[in-house]
Amino acid sequence: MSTLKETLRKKIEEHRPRIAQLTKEHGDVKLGEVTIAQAIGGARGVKCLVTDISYLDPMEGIRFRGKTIPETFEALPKVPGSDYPYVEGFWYMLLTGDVPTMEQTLEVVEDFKKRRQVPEYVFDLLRTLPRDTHPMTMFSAAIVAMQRESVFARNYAEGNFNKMTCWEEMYEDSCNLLAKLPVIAAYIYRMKYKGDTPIGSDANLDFGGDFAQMMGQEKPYDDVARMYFILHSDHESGNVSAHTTHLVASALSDAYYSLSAGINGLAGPLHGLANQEVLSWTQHFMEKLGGEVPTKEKLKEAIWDTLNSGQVVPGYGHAVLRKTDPRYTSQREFCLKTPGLKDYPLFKLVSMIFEVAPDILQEHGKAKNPWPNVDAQSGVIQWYYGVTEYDFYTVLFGVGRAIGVLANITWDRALGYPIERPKSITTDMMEAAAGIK
Ligand code: HAX
Repeated sequence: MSTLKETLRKKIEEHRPRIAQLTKEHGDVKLGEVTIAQAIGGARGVKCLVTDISYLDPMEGIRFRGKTIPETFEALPKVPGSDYPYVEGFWYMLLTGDVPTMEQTLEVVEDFKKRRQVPEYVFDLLRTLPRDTHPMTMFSAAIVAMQRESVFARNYAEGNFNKMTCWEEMYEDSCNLLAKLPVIAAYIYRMKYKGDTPIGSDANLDFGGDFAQMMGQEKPYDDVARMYFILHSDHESGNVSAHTTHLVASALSDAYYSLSAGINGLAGPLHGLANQEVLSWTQHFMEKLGGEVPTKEKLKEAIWDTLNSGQVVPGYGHAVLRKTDPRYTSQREFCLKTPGLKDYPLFKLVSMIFEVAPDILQEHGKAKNPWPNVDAQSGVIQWYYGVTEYDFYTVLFGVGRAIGVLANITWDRALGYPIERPKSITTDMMEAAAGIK
């Protein structure tokens, strides 16, 4: 039995009585009220989901298991010769809330290596899809195609479902799935964009290092991958990809069905796809302005053109955050400390947008948050390292997001959270409640 699984078991057993006590003894305590605006407006701010994996403060940004992004990077064991931590150690931390030692981290690294092998039929499936299929469709299809591997589904079908122990099967499915995602993502990339030249996995490398190697990238892209996957992992549980994964899992669907559904939500332009949109929008600007970094005046004009034509400024605004996303700041700091990137024209333009867009969005007066989110900064780093096929960017986001949502659904099973079923009402009922009918 691995240290991670045993530690997780202990944490689950300690946590269960807390949820039981809250439900049984304090179940009537109100956490808030729901207004008509919230019912119509996508349940914004309605406190009706529970997760301990991460928490998003509107002003401070994300904390993973109580740690800010800089604290997370600082605390976790680093890959020798690298500035960023092992993704596997981060997985340990998200699941247990504990910072693993190097030894505990390396145990997960070795465990994941054993789970990496992707069934051949997944590659066959990917090869049958038309090459112009969006890579998110390929990614989601590959995940759901592996559903036949689910330990949970097999156990359930054999009549062995046990509410107290079914988290273990979710844990096994989640580890099996997560370990394979870098292989699948890199395969899609090399098949679709690099003349069908997939590169095999290297058994000596960790999650981030192996992904970089399979992408055909040199150092420091391994650190870019580790940073990127950790930053994109979790943003509490109300965002579309996390909520969808949780919702589907609440029907006792297994990790494969649930993650594939969450990935489909991530593919929306208001969510994960925004990072592809930011880059095409920024590139388009540069092209329109003759390939040069524009003056601030020209840039202001172009941003107003975007708004006046009824489009959103991609990479700006957020449903919860009300300040600059610390995930944006973290990637900006990476650019500022990386020779070459700091003076890269595209980064200069992204920095200039940061200087002018918040004031314009404030003057425009619609967006509740005029500050940049994670997606405003991520594409430029990929572009700099030669990953210029921007419709692939959301797949990178998806590999990262899987870490958070799979940790969440493992805990959902452990705490026995029931099938999700909010109540809907009719327009007539709302009008009656408002006293206008
Ligand atoms: N540019 C222009 N208008 C914007 C805007 C932006 N960046 N952000 C919000 N608005 C507008 C909205 O369209 C809305 O207009 P209407 O009243 O006409 O419908 C109004 O401002 C109020 O919206 P809001 O309450 O501030 O924002 P929401 O919670 O409804 O939506 C979004 C949050 C992130 C979807 C939104 O800010 C947006 O569309 N941003 C651009 C796309 C983007 O960057 N998405 C990625 C978000 C991060 C993420 O999830 N990554 O995965």
